[in-house]
Amino acid sequence: MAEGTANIGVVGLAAMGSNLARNLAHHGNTVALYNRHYERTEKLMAEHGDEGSFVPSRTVEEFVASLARPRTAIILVKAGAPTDAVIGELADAMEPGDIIVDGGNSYFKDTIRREKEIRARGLHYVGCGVSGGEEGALNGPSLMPGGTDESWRTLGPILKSIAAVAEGEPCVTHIGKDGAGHFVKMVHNGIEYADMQLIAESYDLMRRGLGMEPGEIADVFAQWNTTELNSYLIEITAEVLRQKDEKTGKPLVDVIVDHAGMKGTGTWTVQTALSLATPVTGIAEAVFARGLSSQTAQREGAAKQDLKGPEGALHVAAGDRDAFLEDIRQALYASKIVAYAQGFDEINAGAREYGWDIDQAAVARIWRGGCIIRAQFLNVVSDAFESGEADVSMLFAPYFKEAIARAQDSWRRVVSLAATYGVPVPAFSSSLAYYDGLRSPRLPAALIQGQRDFFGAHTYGRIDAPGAFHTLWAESGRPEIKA
Ligand code: NBP
Repeated sequence: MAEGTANIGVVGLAAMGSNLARNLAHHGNTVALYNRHYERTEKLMAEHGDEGSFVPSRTVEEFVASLARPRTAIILVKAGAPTDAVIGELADAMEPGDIIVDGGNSYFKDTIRREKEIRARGLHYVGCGVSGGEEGALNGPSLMPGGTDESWRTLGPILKSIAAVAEGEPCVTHIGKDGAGHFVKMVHNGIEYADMQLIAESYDLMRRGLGMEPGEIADVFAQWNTTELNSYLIEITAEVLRQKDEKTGKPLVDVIVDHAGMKGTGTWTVQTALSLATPVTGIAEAVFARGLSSQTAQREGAAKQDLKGPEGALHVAAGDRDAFLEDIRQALYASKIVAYAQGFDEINAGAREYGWDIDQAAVARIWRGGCIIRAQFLNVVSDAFESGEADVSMLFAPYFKEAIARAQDSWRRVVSLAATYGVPVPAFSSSLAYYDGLRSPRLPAALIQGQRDFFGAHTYGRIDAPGAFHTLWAESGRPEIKA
């Protein structure tokens, strides 16, 4: 082991850590390596040790000693207790001014807590969202670091060297202090849930609703990928739908069990949005749809109960099919705009709550490459925030306003036809309901306020006077409630 020769270190050399370490080495960094069980370090050295400059260590102390000052170590271990354990070991071996980076999928409130604890010991702590999975870690992820300006000065050039590049710019920006990076990564994942659900609903409308084969649907998605929907997720959807099962020869999608898994970031996005009183209905419906898909007892029970309703065949005349496919495309685009607007609303609300100064345009820019939601669409999103047109809502930016105005007849046709014939489109319909709610000059919330005041004297505001009012609602006394 060479003392103080590595300019960056990686702790945790499973799929993500080993690929990120290789990416760092490919870009001229000298990378210190440490993993709890040395076998992983040995494997990385045996298979990829010749790809660049690595300094492997067997102990945390050796690892820290191999780093040049300020020592900078990126942790990529399982989120939760393992991350806390590694932070503790590193902090004990490091000195004031050194930088600990957590690149795992940590909950942003854990990051806020850890940053405070580590700062008290004179070290810098950076929670850094890493998007793009294993492939991104190796070839260029989208990176969302939080932490201090000082840590960004050291870390920035290193992260810029390994990040994905979109339109000539590295997909990394300093998001804000303490937990800001992990917060934005969390919302990124929530948006990813919504994007995937909207694509899945489009697929369902074609497969179940129009009776199309997966191969035909793949062609539709491939064509959509040449339009404003151009994105990584639409592209891979076409590939997934073309895949044949080796065992049966059937389309693979037809033999995959229809229970969608989740690891928790979508749930965090919705829980956090609820605590910030920010409606993220598209994301929430996407999380709940995965929940319903995995409710085995209820779904199997429902199949036996013969719950009444249409079977899901959309009665679209053969000659009208292409027009209806265009309706689905428009509905997908409009719902996607709403889901992103809601996600950015949540980032705004989080920034206000936690005192972060987040540049939304920069966030949209770093999502253009390296991450799962990468899409051409993010260029116009970043322009909308850059120009200030999306300050209050992305939906107010002229580009999106006009896109939804163009799409909305299609959107309404799709949602109403799906409801009529029994195809569930929770993300399409909740996004449309949000849009209609947002543009309603008057909402039925007035009635709810009346009800709340009636049973709980919660008071209400008046449209013609400031202040809080309470009414003695029933002059003849409250209605008697009979048990
Ligand atoms: P895993 O999440 O599977 O974690 C395995 C690593 O954690 C191994 O290096 C293991 O060491 C280490 N570890 C554990 Br488990 N407990 C430990 C402890 N108590 N002390 C020290 N090390 C411990 O690895 P991954 O899939 O590479 O993901 C790493 C991080 O990146 C996670 O937080 C994940 O959420 C995040 N992430 C993953 C992806 C993805 O696509 N996989 C994408 C973005 C972010 P060992 O070898 O000694 O058991």
